[in-house]
Amino acid sequence: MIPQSGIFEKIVKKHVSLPEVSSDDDEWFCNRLINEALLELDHHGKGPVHINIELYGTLTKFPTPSLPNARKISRIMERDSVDRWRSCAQKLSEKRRILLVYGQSFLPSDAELRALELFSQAFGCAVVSDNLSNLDCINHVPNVSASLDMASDEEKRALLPELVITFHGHALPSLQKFIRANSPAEHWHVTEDGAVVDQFKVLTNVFECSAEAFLKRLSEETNNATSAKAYFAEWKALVRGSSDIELQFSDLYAIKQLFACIPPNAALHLANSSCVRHAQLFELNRGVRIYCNRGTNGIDGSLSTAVGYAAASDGLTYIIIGDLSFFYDMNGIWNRHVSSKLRIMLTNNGGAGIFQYALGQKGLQTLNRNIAVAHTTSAKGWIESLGFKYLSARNEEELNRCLPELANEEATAPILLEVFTSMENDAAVLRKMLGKDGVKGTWSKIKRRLF
Ligand SMILES: Cc1ncc(C[n+]2csc(CCOP(=O)(O)OP(=O)(O)O)c2C)c(N)n1
Repeated sequence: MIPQSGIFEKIVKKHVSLPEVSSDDDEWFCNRLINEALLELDHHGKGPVHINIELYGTLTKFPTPSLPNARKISRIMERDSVDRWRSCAQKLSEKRRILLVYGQSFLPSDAELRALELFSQAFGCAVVSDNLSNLDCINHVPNVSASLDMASDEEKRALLPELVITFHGHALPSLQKFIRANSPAEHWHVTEDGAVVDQFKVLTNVFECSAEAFLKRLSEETNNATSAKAYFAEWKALVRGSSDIELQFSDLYAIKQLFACIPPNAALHLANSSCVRHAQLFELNRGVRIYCNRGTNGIDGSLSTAVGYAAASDGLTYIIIGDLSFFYDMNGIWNRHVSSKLRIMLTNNGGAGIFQYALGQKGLQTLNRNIAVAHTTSAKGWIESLGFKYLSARNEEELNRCLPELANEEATAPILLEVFTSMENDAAVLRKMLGKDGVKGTWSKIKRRLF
């Protein structure tokens, strides 16, 4: 038989090939592919699409009496009719528990923020994000990952949304996991490229427009303005300040202390792995902008990204980076354009701390050698050979003495602060903070102390 997948590639707008369904995931995948293909029929011009259905064996029996209902995904364009937008606004005003998830983004414009505030008030939404969204507006629950990480399953279940609306890039795993586990009835995704991103498996609408256009258009189309704030208030009640929590010396402690010393208007880059997660657990000074080269969560490239950013920026650029990520990308600082305003905090816990946290309690003999790749390398020699100022800290006192130096804008050379901790202790401190150390009620104890 001739291969049929993609056979019409040159004459169709899109082709998809459906695998035979043998699990719920296969069924979901086929649903998404069929929706994507059908949506392409009249997307930026009309034309044919090819849906190839893979069949194995010979079909002789057709015992299914009727086809099941399938979830349809629609795409709404900015130029679509007033009636179409109005019916979306009508649908929104019937919902009471709308969760707006702001993913990773550069600074949202003032116009977008204004539109977001009007929208969230008109429809009584809760707006949640983690630090990567750089968001600051009313009805906003900031740092939501930290609160979700510390909440009980029961508390999370009580926040179940009816509709989730997503904007911009990545949301961190805590938020994604929460939405998947407490699956809403519907998900709308707003994206300028109109791509179908069905991350929660309940996508029904894709809005092909900017976040600002979506927010404005729907607020204008509603005359049902609500002052309901109940859902936002439920989320707000979950928020747990973590900046006052006492921590032992660890990578987590170093990040918490650094956050208090980063001046407003500085830029903070985060490498992937533990530091991007830890950095969601604390509040930053207002005006600090956060960046992270998330890519596909690779540990490569974050240092080079920060070096490039610092070279084109007038202000201080910080990066927090783990040791494996640093040594992976160390050539990024072997570069004649390194700004004297670059500040690197290298949390050197002698290996892949994230794996020690995830697997350390399983008693794996080979964990440190083969997975967490334990080592005793220091960045000192490399850093000094490149003309950086090198600082190091092995305890709280040394760390707190070094941190103010990083904020000195007049320094004539870039600075690297290497904070030495141990993977095992870092994992234990994190577990304790999140109440996952087997000690029941850790959060309640902290809460009693704090509030
Ligand atoms: C390019 C690439 N290779 C491998 C991985 C798998 N990986 C994820 S986290 C990690 C270890 C990171 O260790 P480190 O940078 O020291 O951070 P820590 O968690 O210890 O703070 C690795 C190897 C990856 N994400 N990207």
